[in-house]
Amino acid sequence: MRVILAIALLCLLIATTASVEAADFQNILKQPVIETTISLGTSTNELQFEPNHLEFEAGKRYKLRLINPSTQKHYFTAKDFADSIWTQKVEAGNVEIKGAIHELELKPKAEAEWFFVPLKLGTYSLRCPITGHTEAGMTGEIIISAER
Ligand SMILES: [Cu+2]
Repeated sequence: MRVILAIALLCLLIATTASVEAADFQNILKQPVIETTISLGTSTNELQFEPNHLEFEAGKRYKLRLINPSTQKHYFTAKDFADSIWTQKVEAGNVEIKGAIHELELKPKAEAEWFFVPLKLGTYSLRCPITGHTEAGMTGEIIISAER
């Protein structure tokens, strides 16, 4: 009997903790979104990200606008970063994509908006893996820091 009671209490505790987390999450989604823009390449076709350093705070909600003002396609490749965030959605043109995203390819003049919540603290690398681009300096750094 005592064991059953202990298990029941434990289950209740787990259920309560889970519901608190779900409530926190609902609150995160109600937060105003913080907007940042990153340019993949430049209008003069320089092979760089602008800015090449991004910093986000864990637990806040962001809208990262990605633009490609150049005449060639570029990638936003930061897989470890992508694994450390919760993606709400990506909007591009008239399409809204929900669920995990690992990499984005932007054609010339393309634009996309990535809505996410950073979760795991760390320093992550960003690059464009198109032949020659990483080598030419199309790299960057993304930091997820603790909430201030
Ligand atoms: Cu590139």
